[in-house]
Amino acid sequence: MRTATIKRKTKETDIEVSIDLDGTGVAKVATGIGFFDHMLDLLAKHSRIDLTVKAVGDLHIDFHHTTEDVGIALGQAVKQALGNMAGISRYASIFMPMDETLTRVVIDISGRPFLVFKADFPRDKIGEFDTELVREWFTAFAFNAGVTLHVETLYGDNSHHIAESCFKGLARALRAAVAIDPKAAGEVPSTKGQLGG
Ligand SMILES: [Mn+2]
Repeated sequence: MRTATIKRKTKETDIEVSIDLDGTGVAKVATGIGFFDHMLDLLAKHSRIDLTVKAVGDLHIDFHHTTEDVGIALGQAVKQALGNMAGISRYASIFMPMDETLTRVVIDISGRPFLVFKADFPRDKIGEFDTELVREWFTAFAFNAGVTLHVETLYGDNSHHIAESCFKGLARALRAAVAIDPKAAGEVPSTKGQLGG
């Protein structure tokens, strides 16, 4: 079973994340931030990873801590659920369109955290959500999942579309990269014999 539950509590947030990498995309998400829930819903749907997120954070300050800490917990959950990564496809690259926007997402489930994030948002906010938090979420996710992640919006005008293409692109990239490669079942996809170092 490639599942994990992470509980993370600080003075700023109280978060529980559960995932099943071999699910069907069922999402039960409640962060208190409408737009962020929308992004996590579609992340589950398009990755086919079952995802439960319960987050209670200091939203009276702003959405930064809650957004970042959900990224940390979800990244840790993915890493834990992958275990020794035996049999996974490891790499994936996706072009994700959303109307006028096109975003490229490339992932290597390497055990070596790295993020390249190139997306410019025309607006500072989507609803009440600060667009700069999209990058914060991706940073927290990539570094805690232990993945190399390159996200670039090649073009786009609408901030909602740009954010959504980043999350949907990650979803489809994750779906392909965590999938078990039937030709390499049980093998760790590295000439080193291990991932993560
Ligand atoms: Mn939308």
